[in-house]
Amino acid sequence: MQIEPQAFDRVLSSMCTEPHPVAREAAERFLATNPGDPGTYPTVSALEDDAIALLGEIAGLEDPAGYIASGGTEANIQAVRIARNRAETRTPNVVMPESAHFSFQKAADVLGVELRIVPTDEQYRADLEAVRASVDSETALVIGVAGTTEYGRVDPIPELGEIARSVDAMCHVDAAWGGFVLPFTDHEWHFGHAAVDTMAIDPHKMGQAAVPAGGLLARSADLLDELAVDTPYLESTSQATLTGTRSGAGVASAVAAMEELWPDGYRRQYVRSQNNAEWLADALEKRGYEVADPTLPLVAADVPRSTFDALRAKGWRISRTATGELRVVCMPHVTREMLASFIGDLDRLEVRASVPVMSDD
Ligand code: 0PR
Repeated sequence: MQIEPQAFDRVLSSMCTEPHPVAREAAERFLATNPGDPGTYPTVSALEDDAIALLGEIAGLEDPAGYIASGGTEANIQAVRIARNRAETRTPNVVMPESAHFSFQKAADVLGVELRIVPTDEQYRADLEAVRASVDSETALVIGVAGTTEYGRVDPIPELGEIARSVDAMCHVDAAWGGFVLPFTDHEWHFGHAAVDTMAIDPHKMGQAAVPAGGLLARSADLLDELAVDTPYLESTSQATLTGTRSGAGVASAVAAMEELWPDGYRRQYVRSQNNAEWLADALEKRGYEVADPTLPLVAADVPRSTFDALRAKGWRISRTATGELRVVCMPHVTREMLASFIGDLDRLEVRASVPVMSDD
């Protein structure tokens, strides 16, 4: 097999990135290990404890419980599962803003819980009044997003935590993408800021680890007990993960990336990505497009469909929000030169579009 994967030089749509060299090297070393069987693979299992300790440090949690999951989807499903299993009602509901990732739809479907989706405000953040109006005595979980997939926005997490507490529900924060940039901002998003019970925070997104390395964190170990099943023929007696055999490469690369980059490397990366996002937002605004302010390194702009299609035809990997805006995620592999070249292509397209059509007569 001689085929090479895609290059990253035109990828503006991904929430994954090129792994840091130390993460790539660690992933390769640990390819044939399975943290799902700690009795047989104790080294990678110990590394997973290190990964959770580091994630806890990033997310303001002194004595964290959790594990390295296949991604944000698994972490979100498991958080809903914990809340459902804790709930005393047989008909639990989960309340979340419409900006939440579609993995919660999967969670609701698999777990048989009612999903109550509430609107966002003009800042694309969860509308607190709508959340308050939606919770009731059967609410098992209130979800907030810290770094939304479409606009990079941060929900008012402390308020969401309070609303959850007011009805004896749990509070989950989806920081799958935002978790590795938020520590360098003023946002209140983590366990130390609010009554948060569980969190998704993915090393394989802004953490620069290899895929697959998602993170599930829980405020206390007893929350993970809600997920545990007996494992009679393994040396370990129970398993709380959703998948059985898991990627030791993901675990090792997450530890390698975090040891290398937390906190200074991630801080530098955040500053670089945020500056790039602001530069791009500015460049698009100057050209007359309507731009949603990049509160985190993600830019959404109202670019016409035809322009979007033409940019894709030029090889740019770009995506759109549900309402059709161009969406650019300033991941670590996205450089200023890439963005300048993207804007250059956009300008050439616009010039062509504005040339008047000459008639023959
Ligand atoms: N939570 C948030 C806030 C997310 O943005 C995502 C993924 C998830 C959870 C789910 O994470 P996993 O995909 O790890 O299960 N957001 C992107 C999306 O689905 C992921 C993505 C990654 C998209 C790479 C494109 C891509 O090339 O749109």
